[in-house]
Amino acid sequence: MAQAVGWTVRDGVAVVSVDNPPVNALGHAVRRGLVDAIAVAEADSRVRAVVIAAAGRTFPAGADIREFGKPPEDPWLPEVCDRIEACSKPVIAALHGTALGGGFEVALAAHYRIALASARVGLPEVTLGILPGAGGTQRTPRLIGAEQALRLMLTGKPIGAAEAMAMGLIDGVVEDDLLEQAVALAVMLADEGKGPRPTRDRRDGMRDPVAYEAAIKAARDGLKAPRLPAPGRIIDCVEAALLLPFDNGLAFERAAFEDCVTSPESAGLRHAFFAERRAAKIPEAKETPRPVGHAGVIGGGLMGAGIAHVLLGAGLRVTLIERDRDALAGGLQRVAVMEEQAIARGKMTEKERDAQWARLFGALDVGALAEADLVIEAVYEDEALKAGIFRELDRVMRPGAVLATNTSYLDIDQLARVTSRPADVIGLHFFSPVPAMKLLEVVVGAQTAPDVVATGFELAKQLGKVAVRAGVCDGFIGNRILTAYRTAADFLLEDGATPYQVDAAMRAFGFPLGPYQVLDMTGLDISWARRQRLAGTRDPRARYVAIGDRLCEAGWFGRKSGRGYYRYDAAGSASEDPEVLALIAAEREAKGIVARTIGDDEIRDRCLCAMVNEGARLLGEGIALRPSDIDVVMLAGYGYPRWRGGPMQTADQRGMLQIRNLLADYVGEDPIFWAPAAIFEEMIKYGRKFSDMDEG
Ligand code: 3H9
Repeated sequence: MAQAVGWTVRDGVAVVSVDNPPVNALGHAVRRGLVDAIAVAEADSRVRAVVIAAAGRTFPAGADIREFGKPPEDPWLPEVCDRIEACSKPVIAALHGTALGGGFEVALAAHYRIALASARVGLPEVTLGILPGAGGTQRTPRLIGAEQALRLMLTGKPIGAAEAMAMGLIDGVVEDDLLEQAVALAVMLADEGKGPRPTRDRRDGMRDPVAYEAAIKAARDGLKAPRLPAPGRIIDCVEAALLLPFDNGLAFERAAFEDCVTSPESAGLRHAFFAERRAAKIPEAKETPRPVGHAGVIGGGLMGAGIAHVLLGAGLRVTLIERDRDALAGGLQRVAVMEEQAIARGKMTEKERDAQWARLFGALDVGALAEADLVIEAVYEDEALKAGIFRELDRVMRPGAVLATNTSYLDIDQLARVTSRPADVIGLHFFSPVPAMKLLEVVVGAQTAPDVVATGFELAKQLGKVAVRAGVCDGFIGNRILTAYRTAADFLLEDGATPYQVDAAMRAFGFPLGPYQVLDMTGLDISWARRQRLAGTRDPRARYVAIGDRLCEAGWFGRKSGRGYYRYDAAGSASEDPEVLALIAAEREAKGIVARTIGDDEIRDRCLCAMVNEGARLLGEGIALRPSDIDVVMLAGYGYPRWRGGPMQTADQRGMLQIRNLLADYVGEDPIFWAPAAIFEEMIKYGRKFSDMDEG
């Protein structure tokens, strides 16, 4: 028997224990071990019942996702589940930790299920673009009906043991001694002569076929992401569970699973899953983070208040600093509004709000931060202002405190240099709205100490954010790529596209909003100010599109001023603006450009190539550690469609040669912007993809 599955017999009960750290994923060795264990239990006359449990922190959390896309190795998980269910002796699954996906399907194939009260169970396959493919779509509705089964499978959200028991998914919940209690249950079943109770034969959830079909119809009508194959296929499978004999239902599920697992959407979602976890693998990962109990936030604007709000949510003491009483009151008010919103969304109770409020302090002087462990400066993007603040912080903060800036673009090394402790200075770049956005760019300066980097990553974990390590440059990872994306879009405007066409093409690609909708939302004046700041450093040979500047000169700053690339009515609805089109036409004319017809595919190709090329440059410059980190930034912070996996993953799917050739086609228009990054040639020569660099 393979080592990944342990085997002991006590009181006539075979205890089969999965042992495959870290999450007991059901890889080949575990599947083989389970099948062997069931065969031995069948053959061993001492054994009257079987308990399937797991060592370590969790019952299996699913199939081994790393095996998807590789040639399948027998036995497959559906076969393992069938063998468990067909065992002639009662099989009890003992669940702890997170029994998810294939792990929960193993439990569903057992005849009884008991769980620790702290256990969570679920079928999250949809989040990976697939469906429960080891009988989950057939067994779950047999136990709990279509409505609940679809809720589990379409949201992918795990539920607690008590809820699962109330639903009829599991048979018992225990507070402790899970294994002892599972063995006791097995002994009792054997003593009472109770045989197996195969889920395939149960119809508890199918007693009302009319309600069952109504739930199927409601789910089909409510499909939210029709472009992803998995949700629709899950509904089909749950319907098949009602209409087809069990084995035919399993075959139906198998075919649907195969379609989904081989889809590019699933490849993108699986890439995103591993990319997010890989991002935490940084050179500083082994360092001990500095303890952070009291944090200061400087600036009570939308960003500062948002940062204070999430720090409070993570249990920290927070001191918010503003320059005068009115500004401070405004900042505290913003935090209060965010807390009310969290209560309204059911994310926080009033009691928790009160406890958080008791940990929030306001002050007008950075002296209040003398004992703080960390400070995050979140004032207006002005270098001199920030430098002044860092000088002050250097004067008042205790030795060993972390000095962080939330700057989006500015040079962290320069800020570090104004202090006497550059090793303690770091960038913690949050995204707006802070409570909702998952991304935190941890920007590492030339002299930032390794344990300060580890502190940034630990803080991100406490805040429930995905941290990505970035080096110092203008815009770090995300804003560098965003700038390239917008530049490509601006070229398209000047060459003949409209902002509305570009936005529609990028929405069709999967972005929730097009680039000009986002600009209107965030305010055109922000990027205008940045362009003015950088005007002196711009390469005179580079193509410069001044359409955005012209809009700002006209006082059209976007949604907040009622006009931007779109025109907004009193209710905030956007419409296309002929005056903007006239302004673009005038810009073209001034430059002697004759508008050409540009198709949506070309818009998408150019925007993608610009993002990928900038990503490749970031890798070449060492700003990003690996391609998948760039993907995480774009997925978690910039609305890149998750099912595409990120721009570098999209480039891998398109093929390196194709991307390089497109860049080569464009390069004549602007040899600076479109010049293919150096690493393309080498990658093409050695037949490498970006994903080959992820693990290296
Ligand atoms: C499925 O089951 C299909 C079947 O229906 C049908 C088959 C035919 N496989 O997240 P963490 C790794 S699909 C391989 O940091 P946490 C993860 O990469 C599956 N590896 O820990 C990481 O590796 P590393 C359905 C996996 O405590 C390490 O484990 N199941 C898998 O924050 C620790 O992970 C799911 O979708 C896996 N299935 O969270 C559940 N899972 O250390 C996916 C994890 O090298 N997993 N790893 O970076 C999770 O949601 C979380 O990992 C879990 C633990 C909640 C379990």
